[in-house]
Order: sequence, then C-alpha cells, then structure tokens
Amino acid sequence: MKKLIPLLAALAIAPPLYADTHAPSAAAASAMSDGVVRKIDAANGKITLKHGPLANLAMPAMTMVFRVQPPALLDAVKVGDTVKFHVEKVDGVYTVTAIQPVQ
Ligand SMILES: [Cu+2]
Repeated sequence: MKKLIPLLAALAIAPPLYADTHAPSAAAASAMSDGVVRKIDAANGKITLKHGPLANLAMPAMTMVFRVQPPALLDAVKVGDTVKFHVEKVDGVYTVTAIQPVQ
C-alpha cells in the first residue's frame, strides 16, 4: 500500500491536456491573402499583385508591387493567376514570402 501513494500523487498533479495548441500570433504570422498576378519582374525579384485586404498588415485592397523573397517563388506563378500569398514587412519593405496559384 505504501508504494501506491507516490503514483497516486503523480497522477493528481499531472497537468490537463489542451486540444488547442494554435497560438493566435502563429496564425496571424502565416495568414494567406488573396490576389491576382498583374505583372512579374523576375530580373528584380518583384511582383505586381491586385490584392484583397491584408489583415496582418492592416492594408486595404489595392494593386501594388511587392518584393519577393526568395525570388524563386516567382517560378510557381504567372501573369493572370489567382493566388494565395503571404506578405510581411522585411527591413521596411513589403515582401512576399509565400505564394501559390489557386485552381
Ligand atoms: Cu497593398
């Protein structure tokens, strides 16, 4: 009987298990936005996107030029594609860090 006591004590202090492990900040950091490719400047690693609201940057819908990092991301898209993309401010420059065409 004596040996059972430490085991019961350990069970009693075991932390509860949480199903939701998604932190809100992580979700915002990887938020994908909607856009349409208007122009690609592969030589300069730039893309012109007509984009919807960018929630993570508090930017309304508009058409604008973004830097693309890494520039190889441009290989996956072409002018006219509807895309999902992620943009963040890197060194003060709006930079696309992920982009993929939507079928
Ligand atoms: Cu914009």
